[in-house]
Amino acid sequence: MANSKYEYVKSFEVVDKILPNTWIVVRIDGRNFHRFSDENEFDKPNDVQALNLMNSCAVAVVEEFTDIIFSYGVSDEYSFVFKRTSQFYERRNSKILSTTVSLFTAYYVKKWKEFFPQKDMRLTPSFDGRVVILPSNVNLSHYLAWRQVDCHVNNQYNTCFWMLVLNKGKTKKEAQDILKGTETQDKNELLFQQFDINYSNLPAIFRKGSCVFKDKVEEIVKHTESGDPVKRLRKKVVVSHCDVIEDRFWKDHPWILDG
Ligand code: DGT
Ligand code: MG
Ligand code: MG
Ligand code: MG
Ligand code: MG
Repeated sequence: MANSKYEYVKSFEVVDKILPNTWIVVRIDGRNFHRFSDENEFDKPNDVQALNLMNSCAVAVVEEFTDIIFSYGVSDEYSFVFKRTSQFYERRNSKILSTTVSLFTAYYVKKWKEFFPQKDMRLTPSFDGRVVILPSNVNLSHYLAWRQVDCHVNNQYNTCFWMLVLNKGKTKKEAQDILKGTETQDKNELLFQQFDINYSNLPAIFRKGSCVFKDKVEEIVKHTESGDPVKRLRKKVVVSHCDVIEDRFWKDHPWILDG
């Protein structure tokens, strides 16, 4: 059916190519996960298995889409960073966005039983997605710092809130009023004085979120005849709860932004 009279409609498809040589970030976020978390009885404020499931889906996406050089996740969201030279789908915005969101969602459903063997999934999960274009390395590191600061602020608030509600029998309204106008330091004091919790000792996965990226890992590839291990540096996808706000991380992992 070459050149049928209908073919002209093809020209209605808009070209949505992303500017060359820019960082492409795809951020996905669980749709209505307030309800999804309630229905599936996730632990409050953080359900470690739900976060592990998110991380496992991110690892699968990073392994499959090899142009993703870094990703960062917190709560029901994940940001995937494609290398600036990426030619994935000829940098077509809608292709990159839609395949990333659908692949992540498919893994979320596929892997659910691995992380919740005791629970049948209630409701059908879906994720929204957007593309953020960042022109410079500084903009990219600031983007990631923004998400990690958000993680910290929300986690500290939510930890206080749910401790007051679940352990002190406060209503949600009372807990809100207690926390209204408090600064970081006040919340740390509240946790320490009332619940004997040192905020900085809480699990890093809750405080820092999760980074998924290719790291240089030493692996034993074989043993010599005398039994000595032969080691090689390999790039392997890792999950780590590191601080991406400090420059230190980027200095220790120069290949992420340079590669
Ligand atoms: P949206 O994104 O506009 O469709 O609506 P939501 O409800 O997904 O809102 P969002 O993304 O701003 O906030 C994430 C929600 O997911 C928030 O209500 C808390 C919930 N959530 C995420 N992780 C956990 C968890 O580990 N445990 C519990 N209990 N809830 C969680
Ligand atoms: Mg939202
Ligand atoms: Mg959401
Ligand atoms: Mg969210
Ligand atoms: Mg096709």
